[in-house]
Amino acid sequence: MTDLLLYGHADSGHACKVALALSLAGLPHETVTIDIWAPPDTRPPAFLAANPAAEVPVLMIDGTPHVQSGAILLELATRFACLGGDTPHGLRRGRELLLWEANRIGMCLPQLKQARQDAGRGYPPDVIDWLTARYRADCARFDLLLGNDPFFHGQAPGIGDCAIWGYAQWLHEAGMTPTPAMAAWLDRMRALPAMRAPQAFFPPA
Ligand SMILES: N[C@@H](CCC(=O)N[C@@H](CS)C(=O)NCC(=O)O)C(=O)O
Repeated sequence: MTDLLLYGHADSGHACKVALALSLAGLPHETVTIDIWAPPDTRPPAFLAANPAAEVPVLMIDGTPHVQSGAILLELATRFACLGGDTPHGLRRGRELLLWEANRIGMCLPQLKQARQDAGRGYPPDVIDWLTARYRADCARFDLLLGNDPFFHGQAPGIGDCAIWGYAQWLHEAGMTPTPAMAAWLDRMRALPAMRAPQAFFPPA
């Protein structure tokens, strides 16, 4: 059996993407919470050895470190033929969704969430306006990509849903309003038996 160990933190949407994928795919694994708010050089040596960049998520697969959430999701989908990785169409769909998320909605929601948490410090109003305008454009694309299916991969969630969930789960915390289609998808995602709160995926160390 493959040995899986996930390093992450409850505040990391990137780590939540991978934790959700492992949970949805029913892949047994261990989890280690890394304090991403502590200075990087205070993090556990085994973690720093696995990823000298000191970022989460890191997924150890049989002792080999895998970094970058999107790359990890693709590794899981192909290696275990799950979450879209079981068909060429599902894999192509997953790749397209992952790249859209990383370039678009995953490049405004984390910053908008952080800006609110920091009460706007370090974020000039023009920057917030720009990120908000990007989010509005992303809403339209979200609805287009989802179409009339319950999930981005059709009748069941796949790696694309995991990626988009990473930060869309915190729309409210980012001060953004979902479209009706987004709100319905968020409800469906929250209702998945494999879904967990971030703190349940990554309990405090
Ligand atoms: N592009 C990376 C982003 C990873 C990332 O930004 N991780 C953040 C948490 S969301 C982190 O570990 N920050 C702590 C640090 O850099 O010290 C991915 O998709 O995995």
